[in-house]
Amino acid sequence: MKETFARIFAVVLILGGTFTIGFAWWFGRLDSITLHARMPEAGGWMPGDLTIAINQPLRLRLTSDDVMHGFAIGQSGQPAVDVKPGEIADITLNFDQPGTYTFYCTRWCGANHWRMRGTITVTGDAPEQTVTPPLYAQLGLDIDAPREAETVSEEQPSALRGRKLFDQLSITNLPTYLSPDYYRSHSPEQAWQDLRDDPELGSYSDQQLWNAVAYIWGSNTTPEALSIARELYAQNCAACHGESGGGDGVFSGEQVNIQDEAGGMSSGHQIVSPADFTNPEQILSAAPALLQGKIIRGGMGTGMPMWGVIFTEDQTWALVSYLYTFQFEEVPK
Ligand code: HEC
Ligand SMILES: [Cu+2]
Repeated sequence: MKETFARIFAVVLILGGTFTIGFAWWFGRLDSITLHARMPEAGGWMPGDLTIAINQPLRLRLTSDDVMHGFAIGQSGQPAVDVKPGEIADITLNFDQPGTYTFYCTRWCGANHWRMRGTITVTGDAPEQTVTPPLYAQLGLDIDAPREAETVSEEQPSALRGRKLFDQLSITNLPTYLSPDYYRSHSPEQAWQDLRDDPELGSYSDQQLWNAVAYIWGSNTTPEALSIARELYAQNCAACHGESGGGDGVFSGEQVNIQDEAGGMSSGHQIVSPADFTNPEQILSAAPALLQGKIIRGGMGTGMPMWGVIFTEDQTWALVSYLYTFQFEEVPK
């Protein structure tokens, strides 16, 4: 994943009405590209792949041929630009790093909305860059292996009660359990097992140890990260995974089009149902690194989009910590 973000200077000029479209047409003729937005079924972005040299301004005239869409560039942090039918939004982008950037639609324009993506290839000499593989690959996790937690908690684990427990503890391994490395590489079930096997915790009940696990998870995120993730989730995930994580979003039962090998669309495939984040067997068996891997890479044809090109690394970790809140009571601050 790209760690260095190109600075993208977007100058947005939104023009409405017939007269201004004429003006924009004239004004935009100099080296500009008209980028048409259409629902994915009707072709998506046209053109879908753009190329520009490094430090060369890319002038785009965005317009929609059907409904309202949105235009944004993945990992850039730039606000999205509305793309309205019959109007032109004139934007100028500047890339000071070579590479491939993904642009995408930010408005739920239909069941295939999230397939509305395109690329901008920025050519030029790239400085020597060391690419760090995602954590799941570093840890050698097989993110496609079937999994199911064998041990789950009887009641919803409470991070608050877990904190009370940890506050009075002085066990040798406490710093390890609370470290970010431990959290990211262990599933809640594995963490629970480690606590259960810890002789210094022998006198605590199974439920108390589940509360401790919830506390480890809660202490590895922040209210700020969770609120960013809540927004990202509502905007990008809830339509499939459901507002409250149950896998029952409005598009969960839709017949969607699966992109075939050649990149064309074949319609009528039934997708795998979206993961249910409220199911303890499913989520308590997954380490943060595994869930992050799935978010970055996507489901490879199952209907789970690939988000690595869209979100920053911090955003993917925030989303991961948010997904566990469908299991654990959050730590109130
Ligand atoms: C178009 C529907 C759709 C959207 C939108 C979507 N997902 Fe998914 N997601 C799925 C499907 C289907 C699966 C199950 C198949 C699979 O795991 O490959 C899945 C699986 C997952 C998994 C794997 C869970 C597990 O237990 O292995 C994670 C994590 C996930 N999604 C997170 C997200 C996040 C975060 C977002 C928003 C940024 C998101 N998804 C948006 C359809 C969707
Ligand atoms: Cu769209």
